[in-house]
Amino acid sequence: MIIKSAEFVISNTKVEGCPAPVLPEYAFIGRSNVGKSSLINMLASRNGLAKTSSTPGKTRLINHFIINQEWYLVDLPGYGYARAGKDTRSGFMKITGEYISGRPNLMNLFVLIDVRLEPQKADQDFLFKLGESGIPFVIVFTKSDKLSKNQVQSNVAVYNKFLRQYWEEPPPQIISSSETGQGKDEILKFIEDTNRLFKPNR
Ligand SMILES: Nc1nc2c(ncn2[C@@H]2O[C@H](COP(=O)(O)OP(=O)(O)O)[C@@H](O)[C@H]2O)c(=O)[nH]1
Ligand SMILES: [Mg+2]
Repeated sequence: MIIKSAEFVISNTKVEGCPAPVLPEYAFIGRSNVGKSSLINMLASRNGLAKTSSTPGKTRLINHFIINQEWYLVDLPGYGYARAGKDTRSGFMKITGEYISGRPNLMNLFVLIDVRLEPQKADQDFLFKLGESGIPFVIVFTKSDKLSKNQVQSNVAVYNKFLRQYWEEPPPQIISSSETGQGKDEILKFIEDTNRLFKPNR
């Protein structure tokens, strides 16, 4: 897919304010600092479309972008930010939960995981809940440029060992780097293919 246009549409704290669900939609989520804003900018080839911030946990909003006037890209609040209080953390999860169950046009959720880290509690909790919700998702391992190819492979293997405790067939996975552009074509191809399955007015 060639990105011809990418524009910010609206930020919301509640799912009710989100655009009418008339276009296919893809949301991105992960722990704060996982590289979500960087990945969104890489996909859209627009530096500064999603703000990359050195202050993790700042984005508490559902941010809609429209790509090629054809599909929505959604930047969801990060989760598992250690310095946020418990109330703030559960607030993030409430928004996210309402969003996930309230968008009939949500085609896929991309769950970002830092490839350098062992399975983190916040990710495990989120993935289990997601598994129960039945929403299709793809795991995107981020920051692959920070490790050697071999280290990436062995960390992904560790992750899959964890996933197989709960999934007979581990969910689809893409390895990415916003530095090198790894994973960009694969993610955009996935979206392009999945867009064809969208049926409006479900
Ligand atoms: N080396 C490397 N650094 C990255 C990558 N993605 C993000 N970062 C860095 O990780 C930090 C957090 O990135 P950001 O996109 O703001 O994460 P977010 O909090 O998930 O939106 C920033 O310092 C980025 O420059 C990547 O693919 N490779
Ligand atoms: Mg961010």
